[in-house]
Amino acid sequence: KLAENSPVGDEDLDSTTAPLPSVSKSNNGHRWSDITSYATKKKVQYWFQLPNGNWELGTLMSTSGTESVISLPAGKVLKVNLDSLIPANPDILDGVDDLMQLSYLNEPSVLFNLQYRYNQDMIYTKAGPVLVAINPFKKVPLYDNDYIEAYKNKSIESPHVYAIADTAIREMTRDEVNQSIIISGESGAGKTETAKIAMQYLAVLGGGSGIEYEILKTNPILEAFGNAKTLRNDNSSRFGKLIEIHFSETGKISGAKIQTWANIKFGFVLHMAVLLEKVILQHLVPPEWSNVQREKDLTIYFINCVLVLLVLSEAKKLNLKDVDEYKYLKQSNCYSITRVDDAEQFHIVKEALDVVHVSKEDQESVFAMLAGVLWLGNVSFTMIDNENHVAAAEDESLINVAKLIGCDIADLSLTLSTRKMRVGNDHIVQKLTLSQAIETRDALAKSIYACLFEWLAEQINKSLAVGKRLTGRSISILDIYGFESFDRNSFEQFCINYANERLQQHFNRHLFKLEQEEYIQDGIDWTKVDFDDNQDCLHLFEKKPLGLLSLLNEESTFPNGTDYTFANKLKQHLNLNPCFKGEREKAFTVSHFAGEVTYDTTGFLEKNRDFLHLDSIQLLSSSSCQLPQVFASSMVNQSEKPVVGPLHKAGGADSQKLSVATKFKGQLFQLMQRLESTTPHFIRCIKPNNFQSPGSYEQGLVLQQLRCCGVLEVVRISRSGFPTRISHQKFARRYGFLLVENAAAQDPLSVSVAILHQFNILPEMYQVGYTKLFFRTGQIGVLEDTRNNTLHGILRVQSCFRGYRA
Ligand code: AD9
Ligand code: MG
Repeated sequence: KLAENSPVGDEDLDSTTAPLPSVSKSNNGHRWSDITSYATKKKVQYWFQLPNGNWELGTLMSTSGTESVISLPAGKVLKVNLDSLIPANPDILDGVDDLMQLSYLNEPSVLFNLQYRYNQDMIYTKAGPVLVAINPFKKVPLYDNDYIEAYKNKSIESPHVYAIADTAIREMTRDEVNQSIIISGESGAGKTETAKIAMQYLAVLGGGSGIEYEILKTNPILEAFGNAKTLRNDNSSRFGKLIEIHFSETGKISGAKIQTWANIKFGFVLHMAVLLEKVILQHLVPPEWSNVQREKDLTIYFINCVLVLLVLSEAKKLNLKDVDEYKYLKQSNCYSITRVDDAEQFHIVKEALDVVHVSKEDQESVFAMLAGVLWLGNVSFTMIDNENHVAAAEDESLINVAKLIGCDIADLSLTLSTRKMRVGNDHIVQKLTLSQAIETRDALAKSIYACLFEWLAEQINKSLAVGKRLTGRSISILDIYGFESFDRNSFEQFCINYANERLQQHFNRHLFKLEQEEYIQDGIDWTKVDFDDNQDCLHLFEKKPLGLLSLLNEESTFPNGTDYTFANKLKQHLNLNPCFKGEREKAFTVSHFAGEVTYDTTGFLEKNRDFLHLDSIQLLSSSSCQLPQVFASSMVNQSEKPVVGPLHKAGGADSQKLSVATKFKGQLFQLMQRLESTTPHFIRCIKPNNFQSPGSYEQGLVLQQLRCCGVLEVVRISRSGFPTRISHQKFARRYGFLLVENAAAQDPLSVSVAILHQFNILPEMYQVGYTKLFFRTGQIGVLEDTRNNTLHGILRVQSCFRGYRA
């Protein structure tokens, strides 16, 4: 890496044999005078940040006071302030497979190391205990059976998802503890692909019963129903997923269970449709148009094209027309995805439904129900009086919906255009205005879609668990939406970021707190490392009664509550909280672990109430739908709390069901509980550019993600400690025979200490705890080499001896 145009002779600049003085912190912690005098003598290299934010390697030519002269590639020589230079690592460390091995662990060095590997299709790198995966956006030759075999036999050590899955299997068997693989990252970073790669490895190693085939087939089904094309990702998951794969005592897969979280993002799909329709119908003024347009661009088109194809293939039976006849689809302008062979995918999905035992009749009912959703979007309304009240137009759309979802056409019509209310002891029927009717229609469509998805997940679970007791050990894989921060952030980001805040705490706790506790428990001198605990931010969300979630729920139940009154309440009660900042108009800012996010409260209350009116619930429960219990979950969800008191509050939400935020929080707590009982393994997926294009690596974008997921912090903390631990018993057993003096009579701790002394291990490279030895990175390798050499020597002597006797 030495500059090729360096003006002095390079012969004596052997940075590989003269490594830099090791400093574990960024340049703030360096003694500059030492380093720079060393550097100018040796002409070593520094990172220099260009005005565009990218880092470039330069050679330090000379220094004087705080000024230095640096030569950049292409012969450019610059005079810069010394403080703006950050030391670079020696060439020998280029592309190391664990960031912990870097001598200088600063941001540009980490970025460069990842980029160096990425350019050679080495997309995986360890950051201490965490695996960093950078999306290649192209096929990379890392996944064939030879690789699986190699990781299984431990004949390969490069970081890989397979290595993580392998460790999980081994630790599950060895420690008899359930394991989890927690995959996070931004949209399009590669979480779902990574989860599938891990599943593939587990399926091969634990295969044999045939159930593994079924497990793999759940992916195309859930993706067809739960993914959609967005600007960020052609195949974006609109649901979170936890798959728990169970193993028998013999290490074979015995079954699996899938849990999905769809409510947040599915809501979004149809919310867009609603927004756009409102715009068209109500002739909003242009600025609002552009807002809507922006939200659309940033987020979501409609459901998966493969799914649309599936439904359309049944067109003849289901009275369907061409794709562009449906309003819900028309808004997407996306009927095919360029990179996916839709037709092939379509067959894969149909076959997969067979594999997980969804009968042909049920499959037909599913398609009918989906077709019903598409037709529902086309139901239009006509004005019936001067007060803007409407009735559903009795055209082919309405007739088809009734037929497809199996309900009475008159009931459907009434449900879409009126609302039954109870005021005091009287029942009244209120006619709906155009916007209320549209809201009711779209809420119904959304609900049917979500019920179908849940029903499918349930069928899959029945199939994966049929006749099997899921009592053995398990490995869970979590693929969940990562932290999101856009120009405009709404309720969906609010929920998603809250979930990520919880997951981050789990990550922190595991990596940092447990780590420290282990040192302290073993009596090791450990100057506590400060790390950012995000408890304050979680508190801001969860505190009762004056936290973000409680205040949101409270305001959602008030008939006169609006986004505006909600925002004001937040400012009134939370302004003193250091994690909170009230903004102009209806906005507020939260200081998340990954940075500040400003939320616009527009739509918060409506989305949190997520109302499906009682009339709609009754309509669905009257459905003659052939899928048993498809709407059961909707019914349960809507009445989770026993309805007491008046069913309807005039003007307000009409059933006392749980709010979306409350359900979300409940599910999140359940998830955390499950994860807490497992040994976690973390994979952080990174997206190298925003264009889904191979080969392009944007430093700024990568850096921001590394910060968001705590990778830089992990490396720094792990390295400053003693990451290798081994009990005295184990250590004495493994290395005791190397001692010159007989160690048999001694206790394990004394044996350990004797071994360390005999091999002159430097005191700063280890610590002796009550029960364990703690080593700096790399030390144990030295001992292993000695052990192996000695063992080979003994074996040679023994074979000579046997030869002599023979
Ligand atoms: V989202 O939050 O669901 O929107 P993900 O799940 O993080 O997102 P996904 O796994 O769907 O992203 O990856 C996006 C695309 O990147 C995939 O469709 C692939 O085209 C591409 N990808 C990701 N990982 C790999 C890989 N290991 N090899 C090749 C990959 N391509
Ligand atoms: Mg995904």
